[in-house]
Amino acid sequence: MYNPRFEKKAFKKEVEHNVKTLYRKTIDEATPQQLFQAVSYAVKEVIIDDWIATQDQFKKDDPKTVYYMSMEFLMGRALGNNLINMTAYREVKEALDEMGIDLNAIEDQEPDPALGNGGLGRLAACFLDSLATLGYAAYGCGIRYRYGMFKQKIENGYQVETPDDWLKEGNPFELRREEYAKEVRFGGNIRVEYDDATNRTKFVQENYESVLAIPYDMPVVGYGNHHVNTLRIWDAQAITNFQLDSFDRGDYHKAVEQENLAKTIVEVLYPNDNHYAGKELRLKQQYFFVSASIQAAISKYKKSHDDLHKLPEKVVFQMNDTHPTVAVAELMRILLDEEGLGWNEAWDITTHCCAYTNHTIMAEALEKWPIDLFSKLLPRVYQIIQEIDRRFLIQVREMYPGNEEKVRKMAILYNGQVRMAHLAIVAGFSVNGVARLHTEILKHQELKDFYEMMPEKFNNKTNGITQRRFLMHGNPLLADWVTEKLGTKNWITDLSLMSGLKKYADDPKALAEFMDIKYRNKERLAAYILKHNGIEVDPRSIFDVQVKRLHEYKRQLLNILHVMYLYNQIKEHPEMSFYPRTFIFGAKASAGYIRAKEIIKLINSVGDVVNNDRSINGKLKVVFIEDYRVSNAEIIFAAADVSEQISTASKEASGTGNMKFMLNGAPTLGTMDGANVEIVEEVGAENAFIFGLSSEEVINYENYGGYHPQDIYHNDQDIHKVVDQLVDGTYSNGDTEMYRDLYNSLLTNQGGSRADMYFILKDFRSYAEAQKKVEEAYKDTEGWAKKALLNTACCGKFTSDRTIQEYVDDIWHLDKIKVEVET
Ligand code: 26M
Repeated sequence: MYNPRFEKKAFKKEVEHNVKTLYRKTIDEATPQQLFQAVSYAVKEVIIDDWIATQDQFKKDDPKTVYYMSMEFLMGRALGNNLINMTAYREVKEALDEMGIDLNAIEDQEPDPALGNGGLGRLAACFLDSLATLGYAAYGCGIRYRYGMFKQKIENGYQVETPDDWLKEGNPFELRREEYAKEVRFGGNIRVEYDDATNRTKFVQENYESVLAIPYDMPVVGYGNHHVNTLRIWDAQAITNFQLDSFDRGDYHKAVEQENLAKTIVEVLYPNDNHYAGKELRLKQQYFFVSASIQAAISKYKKSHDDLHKLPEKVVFQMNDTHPTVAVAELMRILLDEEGLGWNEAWDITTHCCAYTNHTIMAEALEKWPIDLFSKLLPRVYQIIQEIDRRFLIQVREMYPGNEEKVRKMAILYNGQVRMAHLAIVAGFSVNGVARLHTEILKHQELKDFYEMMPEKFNNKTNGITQRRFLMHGNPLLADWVTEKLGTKNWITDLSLMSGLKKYADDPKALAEFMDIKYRNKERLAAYILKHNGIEVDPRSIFDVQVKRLHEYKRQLLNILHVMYLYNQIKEHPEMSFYPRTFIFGAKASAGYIRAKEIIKLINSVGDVVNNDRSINGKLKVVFIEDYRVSNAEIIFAAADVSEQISTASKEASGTGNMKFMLNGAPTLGTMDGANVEIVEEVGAENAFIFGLSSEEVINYENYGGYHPQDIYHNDQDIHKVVDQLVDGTYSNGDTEMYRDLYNSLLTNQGGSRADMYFILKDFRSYAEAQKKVEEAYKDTEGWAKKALLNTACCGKFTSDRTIQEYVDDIWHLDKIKVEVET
């Protein structure tokens, strides 16, 4: 696809021009960062035309629009991705080459915007990519955090967090849109008034504090279709700039407070993943972006429509987990208090506009706000939630007369808390899980009562990922090979075509090519590791990779205990045949999650011992990649041989990393959890390595008080030895206390939590056996190549394009747009 707007000569001129006007420099004088800025502005120039054309098309077609409401958008770098989606990557690379500039080096100058924690935030980013590519009208609505996810340093084996100052050099792709600012109010009290003129009760918020929400728009470029959607993230600014006269009027205190509120609200992303902490500032963040986004959506709707009753025909709000669930009450508030609708009309509109996605069944992740905190911060919103709850409980009592147990279990307000998931389910018209197994567990366990009362709301939307970033951009060698073998580039927007690769599964030449590409990607990762860790790894060894947030349920501890076991085996049986392995980890631990940090330290300590033990001849290496994030993920997935997806069954809602590995030709070593189940279904059990308890077995043990890890510890000598090594100083220079907590967590019940809650020892043997099978399978070079290739060939289902089309068909009912531009 030739794009004349990136015609080399003109593009070069534009970059030169930008360097000159931005920095008063020539290309040769400019720093790499300056070149990055200059190139980005040249790309933005082209994007803007399509962006305008798309918005014009929206005005003409008046399509239904989805507002994807999310506290997190983990976008990754924009430059390379935008070039790919504008189908201009190659041309621009060549143009820059001719100027003596290396595009890859320029791309590395871009900060990796980390406005998200992990899976949920990255999913939102993949969804935006697919929405634009499929030609749907969509806004991502979120927060412009001043500091994103912290940067992780490993010092002496420990995680150290430093702030992510991602805006330091300016963000070339964003547009500040001051003219669309909205006021957001917090606190104060509600005065109830009777308005004789309208015969209505009015609710007036007084003595509140407020901030101004200023939107920043970022373009979201669709692939090869000139469609550019908008990610709108909100910054906060004080409403009254600090003025002397307010001091005189005695409002000095308030003026300062509002300045502080504005500054703190968007200061930083909470780095928790799958864990609720109940911090007031977090609730402020939620209401801040939700209120601004809903106000903006309503103003936009009203510009071209006069009947709010028809809002659901044009607008749908998708709530990414419960984090933006105050949206339902805020929409009610606007319809009731500002638009003057009655309760029933407002409720009818709201419940046809809002839909909810659940991303977790971990109890500790459920949001339950203390009522006193909530009602003080959001007094009017709280009143509305009380009324929603009151009316809902009348329904529950009608349906289950005399069953007060049901009422307690289902209430929105209970035990001094606001249960956000219940609010989302009651007010949403759709409730979806993110993988088939996850949705089934929601329906039959976690949300059973709601499913029984309103089964029609529940549906599954198995997650997906974008092949544009995770194959085209991250793995260009494989991308080109796929295009050559399929004889078409159409897989870029239709991943089901990948099944056309199956016919190469027994073609030795194709298999060799496939593995050669894998090898070159392993060399690229090895170079990255050498540069960043100073560790030499052999690209001929098996690259066994676990990269994801650090969480006990994801069981990085199982992985590293198994490495310790292998090391013992090699030491005890030096003659034993052992295929060289490189175990690669990458994981951030939430700053306050002590045990997670211990596990990071353990991984690094095991690495120190194993990597420096000359006697094992480099058979085993352990690498902890610092600061795992979207940009290095792209390099890691491309180079992986084995994809570790080893969560305790039933705990991982879906997983999306699993899909990125599969796309890049790495078989899954995993439990029957989340989307692994569907991956195995697509690729066949013979092309994966499955082990461990099933979700039913786990749930069953949990219902009967757990199991007895001590039995395993006492009966299995290998496990016994490994567990003891946590406290015998082997990996801690003789310190017997460093890993005592991990040791205890495996063996003894501890106030409230059971010994080995995540069934690590229970699954250990079966994991070790699966690992043994991996080794055997890898030794058979062609057999392995076939498995790897079939993973790539069978990944079609796991594109976010498919996921988004399902959301559109079943939940959103959006209209497709065709953007016409003259080129
Ligand atoms: C909550 C309270 C305070 C601060 C932060 C949070 C919070 C932030 C992120 C809670 C949960 C968060 O994310 C959960 C998450 O990422 N879930 C993952 O979602 C993916 C996409 O659906 C799934 O693939 C993963 O299985 C699931 O763990």
